[in-house]
Amino acid sequence: MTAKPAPGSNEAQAMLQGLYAEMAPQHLYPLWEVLHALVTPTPRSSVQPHLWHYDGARAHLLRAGDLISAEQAERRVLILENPGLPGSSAVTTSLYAGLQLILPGEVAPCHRHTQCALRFAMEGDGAFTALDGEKAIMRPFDLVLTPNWQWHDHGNTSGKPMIWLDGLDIPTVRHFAASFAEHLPDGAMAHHETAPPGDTSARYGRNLRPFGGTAAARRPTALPLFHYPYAEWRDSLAAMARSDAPDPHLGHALEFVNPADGGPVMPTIAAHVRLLPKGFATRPRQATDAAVFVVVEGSGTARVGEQAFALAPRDLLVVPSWESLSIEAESELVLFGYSDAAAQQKLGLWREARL
Ligand code: 1HN
Repeated sequence: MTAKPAPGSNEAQAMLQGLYAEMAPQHLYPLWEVLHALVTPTPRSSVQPHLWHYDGARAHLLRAGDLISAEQAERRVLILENPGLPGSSAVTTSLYAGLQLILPGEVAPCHRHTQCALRFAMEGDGAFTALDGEKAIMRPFDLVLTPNWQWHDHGNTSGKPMIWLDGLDIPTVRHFAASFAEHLPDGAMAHHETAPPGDTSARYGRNLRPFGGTAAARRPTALPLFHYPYAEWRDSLAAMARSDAPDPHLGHALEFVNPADGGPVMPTIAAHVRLLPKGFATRPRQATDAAVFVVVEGSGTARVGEQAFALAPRDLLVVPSWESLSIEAESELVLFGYSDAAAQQKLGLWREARL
């Protein structure tokens, strides 16, 4: 054996490079070369802040509507892909976002998968998502859930195109390599009707639940409610805004909850709405959950790190993890947002900093 070079000497460096070259074919690598990039003192993300104007995206989606049917496409959706995550179909490292179009008379065939989905209606009136055979008739800015492994098909018996935002945990499920999916066994396009529209909301949406009997089994007990109408959440936000001062970092904010446990709407995805009174500006806030926002009403400016984005109705904004976000409302501003905070809180990862 030759004498050992002094650690840190040029000779040792050269020998280390030789060692790396010999190890690489064995799939062995030195942690000390990458440790600082793996364990960062604060979050680093390749996710970039980005704003999609609704009208531009909508025009492309309607063109796709002329060229491919919902049935051919299975789901006719334009993916909102983060510019910092090319080729990933992801809007953040853990979440997916897309705009889906269902034209009058169309059906998007019934399937189920281990990914959780939410729908936030952007335009149209009266198309539906059926969940395990119960329709949620959608109006603009309604929130509809499709929790993991529940059958769902979409249809449009209204006279107008319907467009909604799909939010899914696709990158999270991909991370765990836990994707399963299937169609109805008999090739049927739509699930048979199991309950009339509104049945679940009547049973679980009013601080009630079935008492005894067998009806309780109709909806999955862990996640019974799946329709949160705009008319209801908007009214609650308005009531809050009438009686409280806005939170300095959020404005008036309400989270959508799962009535079974009071927690976020789905195991991986949390959703909320906020109202900023006209002229109100939030203080900057950072959070580890990158979030996707939809402008529901009003106009203003979102500052994300160094960048400023003008907000107009139906625009879609993605804010990366730990970028400071502050929002100024030019007119009364109402936003919907979803993120992976539900998953991060379970994993003990979630943090915020109020600046
Ligand atoms: C899905 O099932 C829907 O059911 C929408 O509408 C978008 C994106 C990826 C995987 C499954 C839907 C989806 C999706």
